[in-house]
Amino acid sequence: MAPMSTFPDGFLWGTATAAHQIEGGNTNNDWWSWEHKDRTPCVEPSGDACDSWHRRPEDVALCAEMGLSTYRFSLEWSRIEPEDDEWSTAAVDHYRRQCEACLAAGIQPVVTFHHFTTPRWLAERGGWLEPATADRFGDFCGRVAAALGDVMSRACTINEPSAVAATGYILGLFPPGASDEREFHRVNEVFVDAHRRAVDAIRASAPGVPVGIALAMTDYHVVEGGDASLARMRADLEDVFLAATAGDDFLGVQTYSRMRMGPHGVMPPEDGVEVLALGYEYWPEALEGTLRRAWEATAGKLPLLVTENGIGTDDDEQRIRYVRTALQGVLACLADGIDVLGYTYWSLMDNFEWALGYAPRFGLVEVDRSAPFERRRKPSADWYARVVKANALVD
Ligand code: GCO
Repeated sequence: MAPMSTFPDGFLWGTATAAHQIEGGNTNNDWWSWEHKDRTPCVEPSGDACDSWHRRPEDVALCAEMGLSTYRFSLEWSRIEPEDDEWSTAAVDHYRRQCEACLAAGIQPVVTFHHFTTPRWLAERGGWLEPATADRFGDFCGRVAAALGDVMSRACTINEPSAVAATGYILGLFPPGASDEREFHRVNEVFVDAHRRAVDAIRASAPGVPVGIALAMTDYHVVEGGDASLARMRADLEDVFLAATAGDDFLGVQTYSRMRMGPHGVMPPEDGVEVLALGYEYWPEALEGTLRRAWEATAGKLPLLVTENGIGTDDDEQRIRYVRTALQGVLACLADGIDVLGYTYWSLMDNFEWALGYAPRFGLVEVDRSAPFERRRKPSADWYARVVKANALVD
C-alpha cells in the first residue's frame, strides 16, 4: 500500500517560539545576566531579539497567513513577577491579549509556562536547585492560569527540563554554568516536583485546558557495547520525566536529531553524515524514533503532540527536505495507531538561539533585527502553508 500522505482530520498544525528568544528587552531573568557575564559561552546578548513584545499582531498574522491551527509561545515569568510576590497585571494582560489575538485569528494558543528563563530574584536564591522553587512555580502557574484559563487552548508546564538541568548544571553552557552531577540530579528532581505542582495548579485554575510537559527527546542509536551508557542517558534525560507524566493530558515531544551511544558514552557524528550548526547530525528520521519510544514508554496512555521539531540552517530547501522526512515519520507512526495530535515546527521566526546567539536560523520567517524588525516569509513558510492547507504532504 502506498505510504499515507494525508493526516487525520483535525490534526494540529503549528509553530512555536519562546519569550526570551523573540520578545527583546527581557532584562530581569537569569539569561540576561548570563549573557552579560564575563567568560560564558554566550556569543552575543539577546538584546532586542525580534521585538516581539511590541509586535504581537504581526507574529499572530504570520501564523494566520500560514493557516496554522496552533501557535505555541511562552510566558516570561520575570515580566509577570518582576520581584518576589510583586505581580504585574499589565504583563499578564499582555499575554491574555496574545491569546485573544490567536483565538480571533482561528488559532489555538498553546502556552508554555517556563521556557528556560527564570526570574533573577529566584535564580539568586538558588533557582532550580532549591526544592522551594517547585512550590513557587506551582503558585505562579495557578495564578496565571486563573487569568488565562478562558483564552488558553493548551498548556505546556515546562519546556525541556532535562535540557535546563544538563546544560546548566553539567555542561556549563546555560546559567548558572555549573558542572556537578549531584546538582544535576537534584535539579531534575525539583523540576519533576514543579511539573506535578504545575499540572495540579493549572487544572484547578483552568479546568478543561489540556496540560502536559514539553520533553526533549533524542533518537538514541546504540553502537556495539553502548547499552549501559544508553540506559544511563535515557534514565537521566528522559525517563525521569516520562515517569512524571502519569495522569497528564498529553505529552509534548521535542526532537531534532539522533545520538549514537557507544561503550564510552556519546559518540561523535558518524562519518559521512552532515553535521548542522548546533553540532548534531542532520537526521530528520529522529522524530519517528522518539514518537515511537514516547508511545511505548507511556504505554499508549498519553496522546502525543510534537511541540518542537525543526532545523537550524541557512539552506531553506534543506529545511523543507528535513520537515518532509520528519512528517513522513509522523505518518508512519499514525499508520501504526500512535495517537499523534499534531506537529509544531520550531520556529516561527529566526530568533535568539541561546548561547549560540542569532547565527542558527530555525525560522520559517526571517527577521531584519533592526527597526522596524521586518518579518519576511521564506519559501519554507509557503511550502508549510500548502502542507497545512492540504493536511497532507504535498509536492
Ligand atoms: C530547545 C528549545 C528551543 C531551541 C530549539 C532549537 O529545545 O532547545 O526549546 O528554545 O531554540 O530547540 O535548538
